[in-house]
Parts: sequence; C-alpha cells; structure tokens
Amino acid sequence: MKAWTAPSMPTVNVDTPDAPGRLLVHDTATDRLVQVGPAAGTARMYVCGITPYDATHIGHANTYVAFDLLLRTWCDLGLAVEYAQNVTDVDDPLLERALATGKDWEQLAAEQTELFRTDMEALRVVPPNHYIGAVECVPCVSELVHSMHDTGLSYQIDDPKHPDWYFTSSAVPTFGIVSNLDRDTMLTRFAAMGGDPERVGKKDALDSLLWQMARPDEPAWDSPLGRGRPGWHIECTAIALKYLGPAFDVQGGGSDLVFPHHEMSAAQGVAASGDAFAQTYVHSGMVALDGKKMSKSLGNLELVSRLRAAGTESAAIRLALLAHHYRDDWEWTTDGLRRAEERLDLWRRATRLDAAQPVVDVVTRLRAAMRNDLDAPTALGEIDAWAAASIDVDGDDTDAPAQIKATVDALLGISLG
Ligand code: 5CA
Ligand code: ZN
Repeated sequence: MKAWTAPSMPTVNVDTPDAPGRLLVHDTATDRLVQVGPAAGTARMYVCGITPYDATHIGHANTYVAFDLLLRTWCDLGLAVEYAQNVTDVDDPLLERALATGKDWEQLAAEQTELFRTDMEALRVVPPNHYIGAVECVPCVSELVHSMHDTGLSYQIDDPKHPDWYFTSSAVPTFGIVSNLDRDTMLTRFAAMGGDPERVGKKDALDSLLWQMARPDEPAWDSPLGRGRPGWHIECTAIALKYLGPAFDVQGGGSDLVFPHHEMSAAQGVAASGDAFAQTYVHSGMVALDGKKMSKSLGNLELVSRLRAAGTESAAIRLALLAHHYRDDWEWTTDGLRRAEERLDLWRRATRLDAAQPVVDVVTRLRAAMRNDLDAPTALGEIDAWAAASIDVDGDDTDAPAQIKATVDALLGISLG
C-alpha cells in the first residue's frame, strides 16, 4: 500500500573526524550494545506497524520516531536503507472493534491507516520503502505456511470444526533467543497476549497460530491451506522475508512486542529460511498516561491528531518524545510538551542569528550521542548549550546557524523553519 510523503532530509555539512564511524544500539537478544548495519552499502530494517483500529497515540509515535532516529543515523553514516513496515489490517482486535461500532472492518482499517500516514508525515518520520498490509500479503503468508508444511514446520490441528494451522515451535532449537524468558513466563505471557496455550490438539502449548480457517461472518481468503486468514506473527515473518530477505539488520518495535510476537516471528523466520531472521532486535520503551501504559484497549490515550487539531506544533510533539531515551518507559505530561515548546523557541532564536558559536565540537558530540544507542536526550542537551551560548555571547561563525539547522533536521527530524 502507499506509505506517506517523505520529509526533506538535508546532509550535515560539517566534517567530524572524531565522531565514531559506526552505530551501536542495544540488542534485546544479547542485552548488549552491538554494531548495527554494514560498514558500507545498504542496511535493512523491519519495524512492526500499527493495527489500525484506533488513532495514532503518543506511544505509537514514540516507537516510530525511535526507529526514525536509527534510520537517520544510518543515513548520516552514508548508508542506504531498505525499510519495511507492515499494517495489521486484518486481525481479531480490528474485527472486534468494527463489530462493536457497526463499522465495516475494511473501512475502519483504511481510515485509521490514513490518519496514521498523516500523523507520521506531520512528525517528519521517514516512510518505509515497503509499506505492506496483511491483506495484500495474504498469498505470501499462505505460500510460506504451505512450504513449511512439507518439512513438518507447520501442521493442522485435529479439530474437525476448525482445523487451523500451527507452527511447530519445538522444531527451532534457537526458540527463546530473543526474549530469553523461561518456559513458565512464556506460557503466562503467551496467554495474556492473545495466544492460546490451552488449545486442545496442538503439539506444544507454545505453538502459535499460522493460518486460521474461515469462521462465519469473518473475512477469509482462498489458499492452498484452505479458506482462512493469516495469524499475526507469521504476517511479520512473511513480509520481512519477502521484502528484506533473511538475516536483515534490525527487527524493531515497542518492548511489548518482545514476547510472544518477536520471538514467534523470529522462530518462524529461522524455520522457513534456514538462516537467522534478524541480526539485532531493538525495542523502544512504553509511554504511559495516568500511570498505565497508553493503550487502545484501555483507552488512556493522548492522540497525535488531537494535539495537532488543538494547535500544537508537530515539531514540539516530536521534541517532547526526543527528550526521553528511546529505551526508557516514561509518562506523557503536558508539562513535557510545554518544555519542548520552550526548547523549540530557544533553538529557533539561536538559528536565526547572523553569526553564532562554532559548531564542529557540537556536531561531533551530537553524532557521538546518536551513534551511541541513539541518545537523543544528550543530543538535545548539546543543542541547548550551543543555542544558549550563542544567544548570550556573540559568536562570529556565520555558517554555524545554518549548520545546526541542517544537523537538527537531518539527525533529529526537527525542522527549525
Ligand atoms: N500490528 C502490531 C505489530 S505487528 C501492533 O502491535 N500494533 S499496535 O498498533 O498495537 O502497536 C504499534 C506499535 O506501537 C508497536 O511497535 C507497539 O510496540 C507500539 N506501542 C503500542 N503501545 C505503545 C506505548 N504505550 N508506548 C510505546 N509504544 C507503543
Ligand atoms: Zn509485527
């Protein structure tokens, strides 16, 4: 499906020989900082997309802005980026919401996906090269599951009414490498996150649904597996493998996806391709509101579109997100938004000066911060210090304001106009 319009991205016109030459990020699987992306050439990233049954909230925005920082840092290092993202445009929560509100499920998905595009564009998030809906990838999912059947990696359960297809999780010796959880914790989380450990007829409680055979009044597609629809985890496996190939550089999403979603998609990817699924698993923290994780199911939401409609500048929303390290869990507050507006004003005043403090050291430290696990809060502090110094003490560098403007735009996605 179509993504959204890409923001302009200037190149940073400052030579910083002392900045590190590679990007390090935290890998959930090994709990270490690791180099991500090749030294030269093309980096490949998959980020789990939305389930479009409600509007983009600040938690979603935080996740996509986090991976936007990763992409921008790769670009700044001279790499090309191949980026795929899905839209879970057919799944239980979407169908349930459509039923509850009397809306057509396809219309609901189309409307919410369009709102997401508008929000992403406003936040200057670089779009994926491959923006793929589950519905448009139904054939690629069913073919993948079918091919796994020949090698015993997928099977139909013995349920005459609903002989759904499942994944043989025990076929993958590396099952568990992403989350490193013990089996009991996996079982508890699997049950809590839409899994069905208790379902009779499965070979193992942790086997996950690959293809759900058609139910009355639910969407379904003909396939070599029988008429039905894709399971959730295999959707991301199939899209990532089709558009990026195996062993791509980064699998990303919010930390709520570590288990079961990323564990299952990775295991299925390993099983299907015989290679690693992703090389590194990167997870952003959860944003809360009123003391609880912001979530569509709880309804404690601050929406990007609502803030924008109330006149809040998108750059201020983005800066409010960047004030938190991408891996931290934090709470959205109007105070945080107000501080971001003040910061935006400070940066604008400084970059409108005819001359300012020189920037090579500032850009070196900013690049170093971003290349060290995408440390945006430290990067923001660097710009604050430069801006305050430039306003307080007359600098004589006439290139500096434009150089900082380009740096802030390219690396942080903030346009200072
Ligand atoms: N469609 C699936 C992924 S394949 C899904 O999880 N969709 S979602 O709409 O529920 O979430 C979209 C992305 O936002 C996911 O990466 C999820 O981890 C992230 N996310 C959801 N809630 C929050 C939150 N409160 N804070 C930060 N990120 C969040
Ligand atoms: Zn996913």
